[in-house]
Amino acid sequence: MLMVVIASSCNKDDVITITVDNESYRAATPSSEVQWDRVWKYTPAPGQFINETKTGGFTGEELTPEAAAEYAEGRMSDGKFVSLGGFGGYIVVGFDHSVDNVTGCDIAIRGNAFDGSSEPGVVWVMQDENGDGEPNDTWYELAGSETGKAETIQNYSVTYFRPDGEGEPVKWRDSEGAEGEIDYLKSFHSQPYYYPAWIKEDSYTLSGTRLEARNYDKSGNGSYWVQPAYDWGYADNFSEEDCLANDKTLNVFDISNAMDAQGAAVELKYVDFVKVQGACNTKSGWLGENSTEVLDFIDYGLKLKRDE
Ligand SMILES: [Ca+2]
Ligand SMILES: [Ca+2]
Ligand SMILES: [Ca+2]
Ligand SMILES: [Ca+2]
Repeated sequence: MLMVVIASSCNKDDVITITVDNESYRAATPSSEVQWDRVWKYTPAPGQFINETKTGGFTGEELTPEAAAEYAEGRMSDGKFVSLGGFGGYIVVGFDHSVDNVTGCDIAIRGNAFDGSSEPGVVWVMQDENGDGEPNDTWYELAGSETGKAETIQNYSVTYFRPDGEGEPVKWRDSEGAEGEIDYLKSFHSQPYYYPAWIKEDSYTLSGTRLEARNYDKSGNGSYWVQPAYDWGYADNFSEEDCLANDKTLNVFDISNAMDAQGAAVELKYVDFVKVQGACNTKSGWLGENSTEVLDFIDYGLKLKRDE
């Protein structure tokens, strides 16, 4: 039986009745898997692990979006991380059933955060509203501790530009008018390009919610960078509130925190697709860009039920 740290992010007192309000609802059966069953899309921002054949685990054959999604499936099936690169990179997964919005938390996502290394990813959910089985419906952001703060920017975009040659940083420009680079860290990750090999365009834009960066150089000489945690509501975040006490790389999420683009609460009885998207646009010296990693997606309500 998994134990949950008291989590303000999970509305344990709310009793939500699951009602089937959509013909596409797929009730879990005894043979349903508690884990994700498919990666629909993997579109990272550029980053040190992208195209990387060592710790990044790419083969070099990931030359189409489909091959990239297969790469991500293989990695998570092997219990290995999938890096989302810099700001805005994302992964979309589905389940073999609809994930019910039960009382309390519904979804668990594994990252690789530890104390001093939080790289938050915003979580989005979608119902298969049109019933075609594909994630082409409406994304709803799950509110977190930074939602509504003045320093949090919704509808933030970053455009990344393919480098002119090998071994170069990736330049970017954001929707606030700022420019910068994803550093090329030759001594750690020497693949020729950090720009995803399967993106044919010479630039691409990723849009989402940006959290204010908290990383800083604690040493003052560049040797020791700290990436502090955020309170709750993000993947790959060493949270005091929503990490499981006995499994600290799992953050748990409540579908009841879903909101629309204007920030209004949305009541979803269930969801079919989950997206995690890198939420910081910052870098930490030799550690490189702040990049969310994910390793697993779990129907947490179903898991708890099975563990009873
Ligand atoms: Ca819930
Ligand atoms: Ca659909
Ligand atoms: Ca990272
Ligand atoms: Ca991480």
